[in-house]
Amino acid sequence: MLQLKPIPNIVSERQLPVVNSYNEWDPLKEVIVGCVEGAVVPKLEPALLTNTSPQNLWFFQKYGGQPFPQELVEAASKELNEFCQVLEAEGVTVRRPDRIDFSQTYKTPDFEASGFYATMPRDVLIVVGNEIIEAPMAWRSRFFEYRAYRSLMVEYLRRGAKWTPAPKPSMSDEFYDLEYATKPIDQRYALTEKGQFVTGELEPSFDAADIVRFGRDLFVQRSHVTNEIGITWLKRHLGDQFRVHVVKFPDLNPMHIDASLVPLRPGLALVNPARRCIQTELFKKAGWELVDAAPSTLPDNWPMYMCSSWVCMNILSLDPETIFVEKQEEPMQKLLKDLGFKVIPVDFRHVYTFGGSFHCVTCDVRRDGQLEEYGFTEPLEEDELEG
Ligand code: DAV
Repeated sequence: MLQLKPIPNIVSERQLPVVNSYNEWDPLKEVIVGCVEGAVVPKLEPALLTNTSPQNLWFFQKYGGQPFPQELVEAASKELNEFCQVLEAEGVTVRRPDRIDFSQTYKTPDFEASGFYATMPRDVLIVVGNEIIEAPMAWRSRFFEYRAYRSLMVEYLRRGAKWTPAPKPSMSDEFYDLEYATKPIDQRYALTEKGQFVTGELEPSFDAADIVRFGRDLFVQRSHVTNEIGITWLKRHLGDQFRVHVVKFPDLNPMHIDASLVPLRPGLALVNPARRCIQTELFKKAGWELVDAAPSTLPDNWPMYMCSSWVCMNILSLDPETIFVEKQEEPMQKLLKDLGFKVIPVDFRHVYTFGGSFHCVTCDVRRDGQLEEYGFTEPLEEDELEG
C-alpha cells in the first residue's frame, strides 16, 4: 500500500482551493520554506559563471561539487527553522522540501553536473491562481531540483491543484553563448546592456523568481536565466486570464526580479534605487506608488556568493499590513513602518549567504484572495514596455 503523508489540518480555514495565490500580499495560509541541509556548491557552468562576480569565483573553484561549509549550513538552517516557527505562530501552515542527495553527479545526453540545493523554492516554483508551475531553470546544477518538491506536488495534485512542469531546456552547450560566458566582466556587462545574455533562444527557460505577481498582471524580466521564448511559453500557457508584461531595469545582470520590484499592497511597491524599473510610468498610470527601498546594513565582508545585499528588500508579506524583514535591516524596517506596515523582524543574514532572503526561500502555496486587477489596463502601450 502506498503510504501517504499526513495532511495538515485546515478545517478552521475558509474553504480555499489548496493551491491559491494571485499576488504577493494576500493573507498567507500555507507556504513552502526551503531547507539548506545537504546544499552543494555548484560546479562552475556557463550560466553560473555569468552570475558570479570575479571576486567570488574562487569559492566555486574551491568548493564546486562539495557540500557548502558546515558552519554556513548550520547558521542558515537555524535561521530558517526559527522563521518557520514564527510563521506557524502566525497561523501559517509550513511545508518543507524532501531531503535529496544533491552531491550525486548526473549525466544527461547533453551535460554532466552535480546538484545544488532546495533552499530557494521561489526559483523553481510559481503559483498562479490554482496552478503550481515548475520553472524550466537554466543552471545545469538545478536540473533535478524539482525532485525535492515532488512529494508535495503529488499531494497538491491529489488535493485538487493543477500542477504543470514547464518544458525543461536540454542545456546542451548550444543553449549557451559560451564565448560570452568567459569574457571579462566589463565586456560582458557592456554586451548585456545591448541585450546579450548567456542563454540564447534555442529552448525556453525561466526562473520563477524572475516573475512577480500583481493579480491579473504579472511582470517578468529577461535575465541570464529567463529567455524570451521562456516568457512566450509562460504567456501562452497562462492564456487570456492573465497578462504577462516584460519589464526592464538599468542593470540586466541580477538574477531574479525580487530584489528590484516588490509589491507590498495594492497601489504600493518597493523599487531598488540602484536599478529603478524603466517603465515607472506604467505603474504610476495604473495608480501605483513606487518607493525606493532602503539599503542594507550588511557589512561589506559578509560572505555573499550568489546575490547582492539588496536582498534586504526581498521581504515576504504575511498579509497586506504585515511584513517579515531581516532583524538587522533597521532602515528597511523604519521605511516600512513609516508606510504603515507592521514589521516582524527575523534573523536571516546567514540565509543571505545562500543567495536570497524571505521571498526567495518561500513559495506561497495558498493566500486568502482571488483573481483581481490592480489598475493596469489593456493593452499596455508597446512603447511603455520597450522603455
Ligand atoms: O540583487 O543579487 C537577488 C535576488 C535573489 N532572488 C540581487 C538579486
